[in-house]
Amino acid sequence: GTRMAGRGALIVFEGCDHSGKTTQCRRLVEWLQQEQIPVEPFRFPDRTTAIGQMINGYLSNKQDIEDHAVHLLFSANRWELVPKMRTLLESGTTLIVDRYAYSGVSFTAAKEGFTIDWCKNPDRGLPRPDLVLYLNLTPEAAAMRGTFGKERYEQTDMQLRVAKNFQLLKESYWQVSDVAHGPLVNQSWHKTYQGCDQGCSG
Ligand code: NYM
Repeated sequence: GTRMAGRGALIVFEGCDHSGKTTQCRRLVEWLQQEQIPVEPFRFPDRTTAIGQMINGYLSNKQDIEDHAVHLLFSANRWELVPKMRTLLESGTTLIVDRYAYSGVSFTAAKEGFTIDWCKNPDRGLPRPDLVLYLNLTPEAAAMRGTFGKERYEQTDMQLRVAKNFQLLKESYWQVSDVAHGPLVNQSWHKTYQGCDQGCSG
C-alpha cells in the first residue's frame, strides 16, 4: 500500500522456543522508550482475550482442541487485535510484536497432514511487518538453555520441524540474528530500524 510519513513501524520477533524473543522484545521496547519513540508491545498468543484463554487451555494441556480448529483460533487471536494495531500504527506508534503469523504457520505445519499453504490462508491480509527479526538458535542449543516446560509443542523433534518451517518462510526483509554470537540490538540493527521508521506497508 501507500507509505505515509508518521506511521509507526510493525516489528516482529520470531524464533523457536527459548530463542530469547521475549527478552529482546523487552529490551527493544525499553530502548525505544528512552529514545522517546512511541512504542507498544504485543505478543501472540495474547492469552488475555476469550480466544486467548482457550489457546492457553490448549497449550497448558488442560483442553484438547482439534488441530485445524486451534490453528484458526491462533489466527483469530491475531485478527481480533488488528483494529487496535492499525489504530496505533496510524497514530505513529511502533509495535514490537513477540511472535506473529510466522509462528502460526511454522507450528501447525510441523504437524502431520498440514501444508504451509493451507496454514497461511487464515492469516492472509494481516498487517504486513516492516521487519521480522528471526532469532536463530538451533533447537539443540535452545534445549540447553533451560528445560522445556510442560507446554504442548515443547519437544526437540517438534522444535526441529518448526525451525525448518521458519527457514522456508524466510522473506527478504527478515533479519536473522545468530543468538549464540552476541546481542541482537546493536548498531547495525539500529540502522535497519531507522530505514523502516517511515511507515508500515499494510
Ligand atoms: N504458537 C504461537 C502457535 O502454535 N501458533 C501461533 O500462532 C502462535 C502465535 O504457542 N510454543 C505456539 C508457539 C509456542 C506457544 O507461545 C506459546 P509463547 O511465546 O511461549 O507464549
